Amino acid sequence: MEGIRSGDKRLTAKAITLVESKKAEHRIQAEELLKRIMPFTGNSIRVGITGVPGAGKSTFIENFGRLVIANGKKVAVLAIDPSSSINKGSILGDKTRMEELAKEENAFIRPSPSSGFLGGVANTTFETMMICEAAGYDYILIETVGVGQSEVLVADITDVFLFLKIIGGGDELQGIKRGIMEMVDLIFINKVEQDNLQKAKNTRLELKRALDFIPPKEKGWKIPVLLGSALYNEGLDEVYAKIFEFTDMKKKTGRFNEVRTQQAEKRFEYWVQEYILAMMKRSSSVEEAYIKHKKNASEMVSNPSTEAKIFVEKFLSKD
Ligand SMILES: Nc1nc2c(ncn2[C@@H]2O[C@H](COP(=O)(O)OP(=O)(O)O)[C@@H](O)[C@H]2O)c(=O)[nH]1
Ligand SMILES: [Mg+2]
Repeated sequence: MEGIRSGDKRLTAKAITLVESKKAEHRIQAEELLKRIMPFTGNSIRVGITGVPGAGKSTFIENFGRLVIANGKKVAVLAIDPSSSINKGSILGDKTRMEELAKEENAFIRPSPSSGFLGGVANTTFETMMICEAAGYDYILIETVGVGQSEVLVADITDVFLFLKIIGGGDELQGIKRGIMEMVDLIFINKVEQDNLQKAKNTRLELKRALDFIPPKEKGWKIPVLLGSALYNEGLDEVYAKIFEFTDMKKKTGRFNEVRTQQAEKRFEYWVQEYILAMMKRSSSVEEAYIKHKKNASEMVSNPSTEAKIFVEKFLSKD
């Protein structure tokens, strides 16, 4: 643990591998480690970054990360990559794009191609974040692959949710109508360079209009829509300032910790369900029944909710 606290990157990486492991004995060691580092966690600003593939998230993170370092802070970069369980590889694959950031003493980059279903992946990412916090990283940047449920899960473990938008990428696809707008705290229209400045301004206007119809996520916070270029390092300092402003406001109103408390409760509920199921399935008759009822549900013999209820009530007393 001292190694992690002193900022030793090799030991930090080793600790992350431990929490990512699915082996039972590793899990025990991981729990022990997390317990010990607990007092040293929670001191970072956790930033989630979303946007369609190609929006420039990795490019943004690379240059924004360097800006964070230039401000005297340490930055850790993590990635949720749920796709890896499907195609057995990481579609992230762009770690190389962060070459410059990776050279920095005060940066730590960890693509975490995790297998398993999404909920589990997000929980592992949270624990990875705890390790990074204990290692003294002030900013944790989490890149999502802009698909499916991953945004929700990243929003559930971060303090600030940043949406990278590109001009004319198809609003529907970019999440304007997918509920993303209800999760964001900050929007950055990326790839804004001389030739498309006017277009970008129009997009900003449209976005602001759309935002008027969305109930504010945080009272007193009007979602800023910033313009810039991740590649040419333009507008990133504004993002930095807005992140500070937003988290500072939330700290003053108490919302910062309130939201983190709610997030922790959600994770607790998740783990209760996980452990109950895991314990139940230790018995082979329960495991058999589980497979049987799951099959009934999957083959549409009956409603999944009904099957789940029958299964649970078979083994847990109703009173
Ligand atoms: N012109 C321009 N290209 C950019 C900008 N940001 C990213 N790109 C390019 O867009 C492509 C996708 O970027 P990447 O960071 O991998 O996107 P991600 O899939 O969202 O992580 C790469 O070729 C980048 O060089 C930008 O601000 N301006
Ligand atoms: Mg990327």
